[in-house]
Amino acid sequence: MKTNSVRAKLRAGESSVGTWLALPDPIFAKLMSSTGFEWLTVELEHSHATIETAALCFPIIAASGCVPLARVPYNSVENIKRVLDTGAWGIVVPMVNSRAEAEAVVKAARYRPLGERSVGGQLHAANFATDAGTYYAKANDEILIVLMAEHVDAIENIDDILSVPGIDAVFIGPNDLHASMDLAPAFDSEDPTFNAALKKVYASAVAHGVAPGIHVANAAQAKRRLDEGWKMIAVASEVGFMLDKAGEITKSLGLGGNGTLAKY
Ligand code: 3PY
Ligand code: MG
Repeated sequence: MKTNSVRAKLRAGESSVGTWLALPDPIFAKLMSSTGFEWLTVELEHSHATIETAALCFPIIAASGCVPLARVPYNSVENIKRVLDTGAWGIVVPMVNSRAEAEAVVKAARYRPLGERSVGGQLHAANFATDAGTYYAKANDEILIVLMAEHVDAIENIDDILSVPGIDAVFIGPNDLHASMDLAPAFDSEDPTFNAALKKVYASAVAHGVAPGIHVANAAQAKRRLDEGWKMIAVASEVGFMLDKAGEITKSLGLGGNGTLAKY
């Protein structure tokens, strides 16, 4: 059975850098898998992706030596079950704001005795290049569980959330976090409340043995966060890179590129 190198690195206290696939399409999955990012998160929360397009992307990413993750649209048993059963190696769950919500994620994503994940499907085992029996026996050791902290309620409850057994990483959604503070959405800012929230999540993650992660806009921000000790870094998205570059080119040619669209 293949093993999840991203989970292994994070558990060993190492960092791992990936990006988002916000234009879910098997061709983009193939192309982005060979750019050097260690993992790709197929975006099902804010994109037009269906479970079918996601299921087509996961095996291509896994076969390319990259780790396929999925951001589910919402924290529910159905969403988590379907991306894992169609071959994602991990989940990123948005807006986990309480201990009960964190427990629900673990319950949906881990097989017994750690959770209550329902048994079924074929693609999960196929994407780990193994048989169903081995997958069922080993999946709890390989599936990466990432909870997003992206609301003031999550910051308030962060110790209760991160002390739930079975969580691998906490991942800051800076845009939603700013929005929940009635600030303009941004990947980064000087705002003291935002920065205090980051410090609180980081300290709690370290205390609970959970990898601290954050979404950033570009390489410079990624380097700064890595230097600060953040371990799971997503740099923008394939659509962000594309729009950035297109805007840069049209601007340099005086064609009026606006470069103002979101980067993930
Ligand atoms: C946010 O910034 O809100 C995100 O969800 C990034 O992934
Ligand atoms: Mg968000």
